[in-house]
Amino acid sequence: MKARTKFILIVAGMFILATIIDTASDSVDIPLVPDLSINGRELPRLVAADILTHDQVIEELRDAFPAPPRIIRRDDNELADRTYQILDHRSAMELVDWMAEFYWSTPALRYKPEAYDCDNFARTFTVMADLAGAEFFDGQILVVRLYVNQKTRWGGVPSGGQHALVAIRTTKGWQVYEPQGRSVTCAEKYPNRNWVWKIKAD
Ligand SMILES: [Ca+2]
Repeated sequence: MKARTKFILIVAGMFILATIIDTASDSVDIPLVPDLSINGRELPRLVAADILTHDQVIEELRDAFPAPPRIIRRDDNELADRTYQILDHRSAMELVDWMAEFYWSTPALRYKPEAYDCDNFARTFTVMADLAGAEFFDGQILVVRLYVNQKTRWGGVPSGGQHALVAIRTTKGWQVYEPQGRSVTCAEKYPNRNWVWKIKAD
């Protein structure tokens, strides 16, 4: 092979190699959480804190909501996972704030009895929390749904009947969040804490 041909092949090889390396480095930019944004604000990336075991979660929920509620997935007192992820409080509140904007800016997510009502608002939040914490592999994000007798008006939802909302375990303990508004309070101050009759945690 002539020296000139060799030179051309080496240069071409280097060019192909550089292109491969460049393409590989591009893949690092794939977002760790799904690329969702609302009004230019990206879905926040949740920050993890400690891990709780299945039994610790059951015990904590019984203390926080002492009715005592049925804590279920398929069977009484049985959760779906063995380990659960507590969230950094500030990070969890960022998600709450983002979700308030998300609900408000999505016309399809207006309250509609049966079709999109309290249980749907609560479920949408838990799904989004899963997505915002998608990079965690050590435990299920500790966001649960509360089913409660709405004895007292709270978070803009009038008293009476059954209601569904959300509880989040952060570094400041259990926080109750009303996804139809933006109210958050600790479990101890939640006025209907003694009327929670079912908790869904999976
Ligand atoms: Ca519904």
